[in-house]
Amino acid sequence: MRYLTAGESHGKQLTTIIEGVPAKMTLHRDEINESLLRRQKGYGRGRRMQIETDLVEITSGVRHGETLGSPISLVITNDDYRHWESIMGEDPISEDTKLRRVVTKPRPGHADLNGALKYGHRDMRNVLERSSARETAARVAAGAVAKILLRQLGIEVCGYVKEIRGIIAGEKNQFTIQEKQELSEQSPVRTLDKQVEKQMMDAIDEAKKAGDSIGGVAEVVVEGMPAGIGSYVHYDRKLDGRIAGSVMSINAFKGVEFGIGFEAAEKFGSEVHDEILWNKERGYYRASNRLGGFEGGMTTGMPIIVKGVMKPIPTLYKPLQSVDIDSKEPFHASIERSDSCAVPAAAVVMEHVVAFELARAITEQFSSDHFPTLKREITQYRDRIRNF
Ligand code: EPS
Repeated sequence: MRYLTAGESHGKQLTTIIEGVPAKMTLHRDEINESLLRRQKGYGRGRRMQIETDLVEITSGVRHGETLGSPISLVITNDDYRHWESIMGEDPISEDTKLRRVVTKPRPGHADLNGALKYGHRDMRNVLERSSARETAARVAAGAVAKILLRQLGIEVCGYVKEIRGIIAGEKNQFTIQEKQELSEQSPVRTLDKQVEKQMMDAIDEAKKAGDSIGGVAEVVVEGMPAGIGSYVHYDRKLDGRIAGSVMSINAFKGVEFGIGFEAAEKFGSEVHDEILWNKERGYYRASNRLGGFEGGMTTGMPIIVKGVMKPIPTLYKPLQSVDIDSKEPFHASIERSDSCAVPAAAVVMEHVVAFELARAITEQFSSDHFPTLKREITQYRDRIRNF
């Protein structure tokens, strides 16, 4: 499975094309829309999310509620485009800079300046329209299809917020994954820990009032993955590596950890590795899950636990200094519409990019043309490894 996305933030639409989804899999747009609406929620979002209602149109690859095995195209219309038609339309317009709303002032922390240097754009709108996190809606659409595939194989994925600006949610491992899905959905900041919810919201309010932005940590947990998915034989087949790459590719993400992650640097090996146990019902399992569900680039069969850190969004009402690329004069960026915190939305994005990598690894390892065959093979594989 692979996918491409296309679309500018204030352009007509976002497009996702997914290839390699097995034929004869049940797929309905309502489930994709549920994912899209979850991504739009979250305390700390700016006014743009009041303009958009992200709904998907499936334009290929699905017939009568079932996948065909052909590329699946998903389209999300940008409702805001109607305000941007003259600026974002594809037809040539006059050189009048007012009509074009040319951007010559790069924002520190964004792709603006580096993208302009690389592609030679003197109008940095040509960069920021595509580098915008609006693109994550298209990635969530792809991940929603992956989640539908995983769910039908008994694999559940859930993303939630672990930390917002130093306010850390307590360990809530006693919840089932279904409870985690429900609890995070009920929380405006998508946290499982009711006790810190208000503090997180207050921190967002404070940042907003100060014209600043704040980041945090999202965590994704996956249950139901059998052991041995991924591979140790080559670097680009290591599934934890692929997941790390796709999490790092989410806008504003700066780091990834599996299980205890960077804490491993402070510990002895005997305090880090997970002891192996066996019983008749479960087969092989671990006494702990400090490695977050991976060994040797492959799943261990324990829950996958991965964290990603998101930096504060760089579009600030309290701007940092920068240089105008036309005049070369220093300036303080003018006020732009922005989110003061997008970590709750980013947790949903992360859930979906992780899901896509898992579905990709499964469809590589098992038959991937015909979904009922894939399902049968996974069942047989689970039986085989339980009694191995
Ligand atoms: C974004 C800036 C804001 C966000 C946007 C990402 O958009 P605008 O420039 O239209 O105010 O709302 O996020 C989304 C549109 C979205 O769908 O998540 C940015 O600069 O990255």
